[in-house]
Amino acid sequence: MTVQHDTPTAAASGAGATERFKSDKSGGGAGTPPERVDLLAREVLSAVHDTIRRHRVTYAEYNALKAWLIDVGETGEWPLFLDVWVEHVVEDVATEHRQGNKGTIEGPYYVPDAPERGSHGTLPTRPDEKGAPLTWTGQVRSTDGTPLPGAKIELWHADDDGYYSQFAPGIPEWNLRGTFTADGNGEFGIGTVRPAPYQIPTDGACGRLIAAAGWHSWRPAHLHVKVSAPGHEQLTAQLYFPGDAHNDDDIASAVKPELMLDPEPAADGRGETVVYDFVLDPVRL
Ligand code: MBD
Ligand code: FE
Repeated sequence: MTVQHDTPTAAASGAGATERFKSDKSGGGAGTPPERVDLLAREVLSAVHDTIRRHRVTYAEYNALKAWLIDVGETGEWPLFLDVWVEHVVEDVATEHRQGNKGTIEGPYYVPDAPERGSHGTLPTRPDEKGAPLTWTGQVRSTDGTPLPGAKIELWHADDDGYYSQFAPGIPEWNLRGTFTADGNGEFGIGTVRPAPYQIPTDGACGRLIAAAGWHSWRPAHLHVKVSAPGHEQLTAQLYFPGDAHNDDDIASAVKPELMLDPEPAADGRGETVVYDFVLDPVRL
C-alpha cells in the first residue's frame, strides 16, 4: 500500500498561485493600448532574436526552450517564474518616486483579507509552531512625520519549513497570516515566529531551470507586509534578518539594505524583539 504524505509540492503551490492570481488580478493587461503592446512585444521579441543570433542557438536548444515553457504552464509556475525573475524591476520602476519606505516585490503567495488581530496581537500559529518567538513593534507615519492611526498592516510569511499556508497542503488556513490595525498613535505590535531561509519549489519547471543552469534556489528568510492608509500609496515590502547567507544572493533579487531588521534578544529570554517603522507616501495629486 502506498502512503500518501501531505508533502508540499511545486505543483500544489504553483497551481494555487495561478488560481489566486486569476481570481484576484484577472483582467491584468486589459486597457493596455495597442501601441504599447506593439512596442513592448516587438522589443522583447527583438531581444530574443538578438540572443539567438549572437549565441547561434540550435534547434535542440530551441526545442528545449519550448518544452520548458510548456512545463512552466503545466506545473502552474508562471506566477513563481515571473515574480522571482522579473517582478523586482517592475517594482523598482513603479516606486522610484517614493520619499517614504522602500518596498520590494509581493511574490506569489499573498492572500487578501487575512484575519484581523487588532493593533497588538499575534499571528495565527499552530500550538507546536516551530521557530523562535519574534516580537515586532512599530509605528506607521506619513512622510511629514504625522502618525497614521488606523493604518492596516497585512503580514504573511512561511513557516519554519519554508511553506506558506493556503499554498502548501497540511497547514491550517491563515496560519502565519494576519491583518493588524495601527492604534491612535499609529502604533502596532505583532507576535510571530522567526521564519527560516526559503527555498523555492525544486520539483517544478523553475526548479528544473535552476538545476539545468547550475544556480541555487534560495531566498533569505523574510516577512512579507502590505501597509495601507487612506490617502497614501500602499506599500508592499519584505523584511530581512542580518547574517542570512542569502541576503547577498537572493534568487528573487528582492533584498534592499533599508529592509534589514535589527532584532535583539528579548529581555525575558524568549526569542527576539525588533522595532521597525513604516513611512507612507501621500497619494500624488
Ligand atoms: C516566495 O516566498 C517569495 O517571497 C518570492 C518572491 C518568490 C517565491 C517564493
Ligand atoms: Fe515569500
